[in-house]
Amino acid sequence: MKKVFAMMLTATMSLSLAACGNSGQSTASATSPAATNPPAESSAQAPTPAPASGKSANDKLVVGFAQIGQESGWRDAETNDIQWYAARATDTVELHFADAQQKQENQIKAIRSFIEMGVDVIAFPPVVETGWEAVLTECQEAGIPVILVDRGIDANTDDSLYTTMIASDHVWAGEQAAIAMNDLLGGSGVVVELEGTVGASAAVQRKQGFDEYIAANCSGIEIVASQTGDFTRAQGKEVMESFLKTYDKIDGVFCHNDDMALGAIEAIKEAGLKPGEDIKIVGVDGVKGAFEAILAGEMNCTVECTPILANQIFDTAAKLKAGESVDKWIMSADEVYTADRVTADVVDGRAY
Ligand code: GZL
Repeated sequence: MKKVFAMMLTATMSLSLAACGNSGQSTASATSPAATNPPAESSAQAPTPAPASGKSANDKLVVGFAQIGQESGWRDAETNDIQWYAARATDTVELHFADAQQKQENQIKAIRSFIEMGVDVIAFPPVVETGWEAVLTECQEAGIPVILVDRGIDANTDDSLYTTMIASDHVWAGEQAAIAMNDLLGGSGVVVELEGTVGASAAVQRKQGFDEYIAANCSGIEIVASQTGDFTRAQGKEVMESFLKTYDKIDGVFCHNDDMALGAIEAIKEAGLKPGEDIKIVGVDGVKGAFEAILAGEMNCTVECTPILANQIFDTAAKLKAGESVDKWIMSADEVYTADRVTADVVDGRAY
């Protein structure tokens, strides 16, 4: 199993970086200039073998990042930003990067390997909210601070087991999506919901924000179905196809991420309907494909959730290594983009 896992650790890249992020803020900027030109080919130095065990052979800031995988364009943008940041900076930070291929057990194994390496800080997006107590306790016992990135863990888990979370407010995103959907439908209509990965905080909280807002404020809107598309375009399309076969009337679809919205657009077109007109479409993430769909009139709104977090991650890690305290939640400053705000210039200017 160990051998198999070694293959899973697709890129333990020991990259030299300068910790040159902007000052740690309790509200990070929505996009970071550092990510403006992600490399087609990383210009990183050839990865050097990770040190066998214990602290790296230098006083660099050594960060272990256990990425979820490559399920969405958003996730790829986050990975690109972290690796692009790494590729740009040499000499003060060493990045160990693992791709867990959507499996919690691989994230846990990667975190344990980072503990064994003796990294200074561990950062990771928990693929689901639960099941982290044991490995986070091991991090704590090893004296290695943990940064949760873009997703959180269950509120019942002892929150002293992680130092900070760098993420958007997913409940707010769900609420903003509900406000947009209500406006688009003129206060009444039938809505279906494409949920993200089962048990992921981003899905749980976006659903909470959307459903609770609709229930409390939009008596004319009925959510007739809600099913996971696992944050992927392919599954978003499949679930939307099944909704279209099941329900004669669908006026709107709320998608927990833009990739599923793009899949839903395909399904709606193949059913002979006009996405953005016959069925209103609201997504979350703010990926470029969503902006292009909005500009084309095939989608109506995306609620931004920036994946451009590398500056905050490495800046926070540097502070933690220096023994400084940081806020428990470093929240991204995101915006809502409806069609009236989306011009060709806005699309061209998107960082991801
Ligand atoms: C949000 C992040 C989610 C994105 C999806 O912070 O966890 O995971 O919204 C991605 O696109 O799969």
